Amino acid sequence: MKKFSISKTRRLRTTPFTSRLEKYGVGGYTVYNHMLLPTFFRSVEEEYEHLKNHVQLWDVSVQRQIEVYGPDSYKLIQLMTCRDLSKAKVNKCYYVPLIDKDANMVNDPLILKVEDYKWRICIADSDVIFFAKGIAGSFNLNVKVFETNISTLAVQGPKSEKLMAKVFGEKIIKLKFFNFEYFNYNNMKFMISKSGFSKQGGYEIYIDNLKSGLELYDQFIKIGNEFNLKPGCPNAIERIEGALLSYGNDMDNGDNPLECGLEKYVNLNNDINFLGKNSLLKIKSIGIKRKLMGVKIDLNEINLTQEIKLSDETNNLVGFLRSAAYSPKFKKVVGIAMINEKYWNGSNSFQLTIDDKKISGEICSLPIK
Ligand code: THG
Repeated sequence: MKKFSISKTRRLRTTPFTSRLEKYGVGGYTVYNHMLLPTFFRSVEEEYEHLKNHVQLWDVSVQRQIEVYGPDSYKLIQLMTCRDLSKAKVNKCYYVPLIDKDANMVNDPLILKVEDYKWRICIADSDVIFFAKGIAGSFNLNVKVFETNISTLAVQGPKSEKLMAKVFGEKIIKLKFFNFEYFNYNNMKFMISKSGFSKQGGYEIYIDNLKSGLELYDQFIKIGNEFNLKPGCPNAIERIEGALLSYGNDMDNGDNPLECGLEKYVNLNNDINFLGKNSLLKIKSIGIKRKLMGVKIDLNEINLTQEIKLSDETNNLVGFLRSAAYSPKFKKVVGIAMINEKYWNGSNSFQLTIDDKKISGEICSLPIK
């Protein structure tokens, strides 16, 4: 097959750190929120092992932040999500499903409550800004909605605490999961949360000043050797095993939060007001007929670009495989699939066909253990 590269234009946005990624040998990109997101440097498998044992510096500027500012900011945020945010606190992060009037998933962002009237939605890959502006306009809300210029660096892995303490001081060790605070490095102030798109622990640094961001990046690289720091990026294998969902891959606007296993973030027994409430109440009373589950497949590589049909021995539809990657831990392909109700219980096996070859696999729970 002829090799090609993606032409970069204004629509396909670079990040403030693209020059650094290229200097340190980025191996591939995907596009996320119309922006470049690295997918690997040397190999996804090598970086999976490294992430679980050391510490990585990620450019996750693609987690664009939509700011909702003004007296009606809570009202707008709450209209978009089924998670009760009425008691949300400043300096905390909330993982929330955003849903439309039919209760279908629009996005699954992390929301930061910055001030009483200021919220930032760190979005997954869909255009939340237009959804938010549409609702603000039709409900005549007193808010401003805009995409900020903030870029995010994530420091992820078991050695992240020690590395961060070295740069920002020991008090960062006290920062609790899903809280954020402000920390100084070299007289520059950074908002930092204890969060990130891995299960290995870590921080996210929100950078609103390009120059200080680049200085910080270079400082990490300079002092990181001691902790075996390497540039990295969200790791497909690690996030599938850990059940960190990827909007547009595992689920999209055809799925509701109950089907996506997000019932923890669904609050229907109170008087909060959100767009999808009636639909979600109906869905809950009838019960869902399919849900996201883990799978293990007897393959040693896979390149999934579309969902793949899973069937049982008698060719009945089991579900659809939506994300997959080879796992060095299980020595098989692991994946996330939307599975029909009939196959939820027990250890169900299935078959799929790739390049005219029949392959078998089994259903398991999420996270994959
Ligand atoms: N960090 C920030 N913004 C983001 C992401 C992030 N925006 C895009 C994308 N990731 C949004 N999706 C997720 C998915 C999972 C989590 C965070 C964002 C996550 N989940 C934990 C879990 O499932 O174990 C914790 C959930 C909880 O306790 O509420 O962290 O990564 N800034």
